[in-house]
Amino acid sequence: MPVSPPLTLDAIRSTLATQALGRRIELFQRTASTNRETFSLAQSDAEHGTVVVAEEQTEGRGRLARTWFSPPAVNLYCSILVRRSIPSDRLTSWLSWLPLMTALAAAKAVETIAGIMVAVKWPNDLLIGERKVGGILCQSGTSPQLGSFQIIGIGINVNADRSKFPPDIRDSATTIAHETGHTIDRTQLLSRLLLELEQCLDELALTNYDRIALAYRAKCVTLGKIVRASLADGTEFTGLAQTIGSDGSLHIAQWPIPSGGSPPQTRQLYAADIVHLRPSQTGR
Ligand code: BT5
Repeated sequence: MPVSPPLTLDAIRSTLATQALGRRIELFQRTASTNRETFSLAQSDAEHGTVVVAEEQTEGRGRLARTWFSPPAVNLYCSILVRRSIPSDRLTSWLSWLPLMTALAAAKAVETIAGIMVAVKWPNDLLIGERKVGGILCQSGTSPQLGSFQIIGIGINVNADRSKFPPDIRDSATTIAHETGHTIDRTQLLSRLLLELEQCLDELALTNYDRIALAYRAKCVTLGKIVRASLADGTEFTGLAQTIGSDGSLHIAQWPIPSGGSPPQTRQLYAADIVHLRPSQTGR
């Protein structure tokens, strides 16, 4: 497969069609983590829409301080600084929708540029088939002059060679190039991603979440599946994923249904690790 051309500021700027996202772009050949870099910029009052991109991350992070495998010159690792004044009565739901909406925007960008279907696993994994092709890490903070901010970090496996992934994720991860059979232009993908994200952010700020919730439910392959949810307190819950609430939570009903006629317990999850169970694991 042809090599992936390097990212350059000129190329990114010449394809970018956004208003605010990417007005300032910092491009690193190598950094510990684009989220960490964006955090420092935010704390020195960098403006809304600042984007940090790296060709390689040496300490790329997932949720709960897990590692994000970030080999050089083949994938996308980027973080976006978001400063939005959201009324306090909407803040909690806005924060819940932010990563979900980002997953939608990223899925749409990959579908447009690579011509392949991408699904979303609640809350914010991007899947091709059942394999993970991208992930999202949102973080919040406060800076001295400009106040609170959010950072949206996005990692997408674009042109990496899947066979070179570390053994622990080789089976569960994939790349766009592996799935499509061709090299993807990362500059086009980044520009499209920022455009989709900007449109979703604008919508999220102005309206209620109905349209985004509808679009998310349509893309979310977790719904209708029997899942095992691992919660932050170390407990696990197996159930049928029924719907996504208007606050972005995942509603699951206990599975198997308890014998003896008592109704299944239901849970509303706001954060969890979800495994989609195979039919052979569910007794269905
Ligand atoms: C995520 O966490 O999926 C969020 C990943 C966010 C990465 C971006 S890159 C730019 C920005 N800067 C950062 O430092 N981070 C963000 P989580 O749901 O916790 O999934 C992490 C798990 O995914 C790991 O424990 C591995 O099992 C798996 N994993 C690690 N690297 C992967 C990769 N490149 N592709 C697919 N799966 C991976």
